[in-house]
Amino acid sequence: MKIDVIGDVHGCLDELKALFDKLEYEWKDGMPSHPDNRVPVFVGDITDRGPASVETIRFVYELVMERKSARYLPGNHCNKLYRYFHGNPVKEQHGLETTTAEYKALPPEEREEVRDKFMELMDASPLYLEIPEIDAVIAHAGIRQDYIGQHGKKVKTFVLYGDITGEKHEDGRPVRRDWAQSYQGDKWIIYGHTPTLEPRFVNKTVNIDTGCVFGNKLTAFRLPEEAIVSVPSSMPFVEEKFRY
Ligand SMILES: [Mn+2]
Repeated sequence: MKIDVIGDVHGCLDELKALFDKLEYEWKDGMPSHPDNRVPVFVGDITDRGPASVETIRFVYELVMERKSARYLPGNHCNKLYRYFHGNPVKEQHGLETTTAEYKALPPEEREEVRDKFMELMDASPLYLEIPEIDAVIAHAGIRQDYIGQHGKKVKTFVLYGDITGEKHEDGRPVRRDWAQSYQGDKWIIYGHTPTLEPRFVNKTVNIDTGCVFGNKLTAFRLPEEAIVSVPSSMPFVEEKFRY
């Protein structure tokens, strides 16, 4: 099995399509497929903040649920949108407001279609993905070594939000421990969630959220090749998002 793990898309569908081009996927009926049957794996946070969250939901749904040619894992933004669609009282902020604005602008029957697709996608998706044949674990905000194989509440919080302490920095960002520094496993852990200017390799982990929606780039990590492929973002650059 050969995979292309794709970092946080956040509604940047043009960049996602450009990334598939650069990864040498071929297009049939508007959908990418690779001549070597490579499997794209979305690391979560496909919506919010970017220009085309609704279309990104439709695109990922078709690849994962209809064609069964890609995999998807939820991120914290996906989790919040899911709760919104369930009717839970979530605040429309931190990017969710762009997705809900797109959603509310749709005609009623399309609203239902998009909501059903997203919820079906979420219901069918594992919290994180283990691929033993290529020794890889893919999880939105990463996973602690001793959590691999577990699925409890603590594990869910870690996988969606990272190793948060519950404290906040002065600017409101949550304080996160650098779990990757103490990772000693020999499986690859591939994750996103925290934007960095370049993919961040620490031990056998790599963070591939290169902040496309904040104007930097969209990145894929290929296994078993261990290769990085990126495309530039068309969004305005927001420097303060890269202070990690
Ligand atoms: Mn995230």
